[in-house]
Amino acid sequence: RSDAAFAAVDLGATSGRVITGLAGPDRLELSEAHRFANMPVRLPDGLRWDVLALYREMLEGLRAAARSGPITSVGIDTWAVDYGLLDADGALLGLPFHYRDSRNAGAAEQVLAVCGAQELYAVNGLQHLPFNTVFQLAAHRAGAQWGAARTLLLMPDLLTHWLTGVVGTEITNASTTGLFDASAGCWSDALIGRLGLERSMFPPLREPGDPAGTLLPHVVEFTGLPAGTPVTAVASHDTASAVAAVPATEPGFAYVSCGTWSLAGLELQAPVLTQESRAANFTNERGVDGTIRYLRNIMGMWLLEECRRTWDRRGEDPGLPALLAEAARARPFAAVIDPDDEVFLAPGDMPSRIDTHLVGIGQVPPGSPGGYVRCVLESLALAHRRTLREAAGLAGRELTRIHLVGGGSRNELLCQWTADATGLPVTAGPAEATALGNILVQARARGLVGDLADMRQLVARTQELRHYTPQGDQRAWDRAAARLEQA
Ligand code: LRH
Repeated sequence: RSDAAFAAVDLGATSGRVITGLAGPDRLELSEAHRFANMPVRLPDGLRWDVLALYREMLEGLRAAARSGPITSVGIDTWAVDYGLLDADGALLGLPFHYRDSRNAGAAEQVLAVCGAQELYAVNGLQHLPFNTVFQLAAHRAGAQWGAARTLLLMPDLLTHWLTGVVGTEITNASTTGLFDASAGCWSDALIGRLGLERSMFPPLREPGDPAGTLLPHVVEFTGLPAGTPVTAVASHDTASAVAAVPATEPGFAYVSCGTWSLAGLELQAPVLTQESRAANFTNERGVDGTIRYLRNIMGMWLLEECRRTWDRRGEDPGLPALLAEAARARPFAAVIDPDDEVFLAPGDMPSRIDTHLVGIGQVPPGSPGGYVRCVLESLALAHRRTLREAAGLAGRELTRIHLVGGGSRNELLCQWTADATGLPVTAGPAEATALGNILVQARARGLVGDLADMRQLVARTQELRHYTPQGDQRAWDRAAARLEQA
């Protein structure tokens, strides 16, 4: 038989997992080997990723995966933009910074003073986010470590390097750095030079499916995986893996990959680098097989997660099921926010930031946790609507259906309200789209599944999906959207 088992390491901003997947022409089954929290740590000089803890948990997960049966290969994906710097000996220079760290304030201006926003977008096609790698590097350069830095490795590539000793940059994630040429599909030597960075810091690119070395002997010994087990480059940007596993069976679909962030957009064959696209802040990130992920970041479940952390610290978090039940009963459209206001980006007291934002736009803060949850979910549904309609307009596409994948697809209120707000059918799931995309690319590299369309067919055939049709009064959503626009 032609099925094989693969291990997917999938690290999100709040949790990580190692998942084994059995994949073949008619089979795609996941089982979770290990799940762990990803807990960033604030040091005096900033907010850092505890990358050693992540690495150790990943090794534990691989050990658990090895115990479950033979593993054909390992693939790693994580969130985008963040990186570690290696010195000339290959040693990591300090703990990688979290993209939500405040050091980035002001760094974008420094870059834009050298290379204007228009010129930058014409090359990299990237939405402006204050934490794009290119801006983080401007902040990093001012520090003492910079002189010793020789190699930049994005998070999945750093972990791959620790497993195999091999250095490389996977292309879907490279496309989130701001130093990547969206049209040519390679590092932009011109931008790198223009910004005074060393070209030699940026390793050769690899495509999803390319080999990324084999496990080092001490990794073999620790995990119990066989000597020679390969690591395969997958679509190492988690969003790229998720989009690869969208269970769309017809072209022209729209997607929302919803976790800590909501990434809402379309898959295109070529980047859109127009002025209008830049003004609307759409990104052209790279997907599997040279596709373009034309999308915009929406603040996502972060708003809810961060509200809950605040309530939890005060011993007031009633738990997600109770919160969602309360939200379902709360008054509709009592308060709606623009989730993408930069005030929501940093960690910290989210309910009081929502209050301040609401007062600023002439609305009344919610009086109860359920009210906040309703506010967040209705506001996200409105942001999904706004973003997808703008994407369709800018790309000259018609919207027919939305695929909502990722952890957020388990949230029935969010799925239903996204359908109601947009007036479009929503297919929800799979929740583990990222791990599925990771495994499918590995399976494809072994010839077990076909092209991107085949991969998606396989997900549609094998995974449980839920369907939502628009209900209720569409005009109420129009009014809420108009109210926000006028604010
Ligand atoms: C989602 C994600 C997103 C990036 C952000 C940093 O996990 O990778 O696509 O913009 O994290």
